[in-house]
Amino acid sequence: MCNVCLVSAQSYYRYSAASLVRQGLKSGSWPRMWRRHTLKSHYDVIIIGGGIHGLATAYYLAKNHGITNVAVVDKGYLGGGGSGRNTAIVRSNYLTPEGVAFYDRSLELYNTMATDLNLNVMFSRRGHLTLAHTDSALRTMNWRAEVNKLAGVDSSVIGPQEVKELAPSLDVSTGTRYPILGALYHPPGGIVRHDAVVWGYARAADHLGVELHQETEVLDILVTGGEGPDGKGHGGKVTGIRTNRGDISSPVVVNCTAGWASLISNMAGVPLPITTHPLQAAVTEPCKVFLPTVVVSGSLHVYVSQTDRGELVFGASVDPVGTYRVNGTLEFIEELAGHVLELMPGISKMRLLRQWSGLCDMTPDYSPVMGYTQVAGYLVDVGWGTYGFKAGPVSGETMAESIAIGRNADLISSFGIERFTEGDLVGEKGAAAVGH
Ligand code: PYC
Repeated sequence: MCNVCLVSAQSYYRYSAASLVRQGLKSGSWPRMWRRHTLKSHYDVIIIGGGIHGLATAYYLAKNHGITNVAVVDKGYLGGGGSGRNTAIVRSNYLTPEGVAFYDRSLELYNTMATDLNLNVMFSRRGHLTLAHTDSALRTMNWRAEVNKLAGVDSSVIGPQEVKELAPSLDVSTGTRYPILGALYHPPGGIVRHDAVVWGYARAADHLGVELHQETEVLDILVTGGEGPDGKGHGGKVTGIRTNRGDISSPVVVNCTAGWASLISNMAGVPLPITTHPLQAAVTEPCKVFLPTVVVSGSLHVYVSQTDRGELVFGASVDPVGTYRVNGTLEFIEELAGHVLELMPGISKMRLLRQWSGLCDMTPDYSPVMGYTQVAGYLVDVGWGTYGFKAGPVSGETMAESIAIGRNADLISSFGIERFTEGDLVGEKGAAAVGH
């Protein structure tokens, strides 16, 4: 570049920086992502939970079905629960045909999301490796690969040398305590910027007329005509919710919460087969990008990916004891570090920057609970265990469809609450990220 160009480029950047600051200081010149509203006394649909699931449900109700008199209420801020605490991994290499079809539709929606929502959600389709350290793990990987292929999902079992080519920092030598015997390789898997997904759905839903109410805590779900002593439960009909900002009526209330799903559902007289456990995660200081894929090790209870900023993001299995506490523990960090170094001895000098945890609502079969319940007008989109982030778009799409057509959408027909009484479980534990 000639001197003149350099000077003009420099002044261009100075000018841009100055105008950015000026723009930032001007009050009201940048539109808010979403508006504030006074709470109305009635909505056609109330959605409890302002995470990705609740916001996506609201967005698809408005976009696909023209249902816009919708309120999303959240006791905190949008995306402050599981949506802001996950490790942002997406994939569709599940074990059951029902799970594969469902998560694959979610991946499709993630693929076009940046265009659909006009926001860069930083979807990085970088491939996903689930390592096998034992013969029985290899058998499960082969089983998953066959189910995946039948559904048209790109997924196959590869050997240690191919693993090494895809992720050179992994130790694939044979002398280790947990030698890598192979892996399930799923090229369409990857990571997405989770906050951007929240903001994208929130902004788009707001533009379509949906109202987003933060700091609006649900104190009760109003039900009439049920069999329970309080008029709730089986045979009842939902009439609205009680909040810290007053009562709101609605013929449809959707529980899109995570962490507190069973407590909220008890308010409608609909108990859920869920236990709630924390899941801890941690992130390192940033460093030059060296890990090109997502890597999961079930036996070592760890998964890792590297963000565009260069940080390594780690997660593990849920803590063994059910609790609503979300504090981090030293025990987790010690185990995590030990296991990660078995896989990638070369990163022993990296420093962890922070750790956090989120709440996971675990169901007996590791599949979600979705759709209509025994209380008319009360729907659930819950039981998201450790797989809620990747399911957000398809959950929103199918919950919205279910509300619009008055029955569970075909894609979620296997995830209904009645499966627990009918003994028709959808066993997905073999495809959970790590052993629990
Ligand atoms: O199921 O892929 C997964 C996952 C990643 C992190 C937690 N669960």
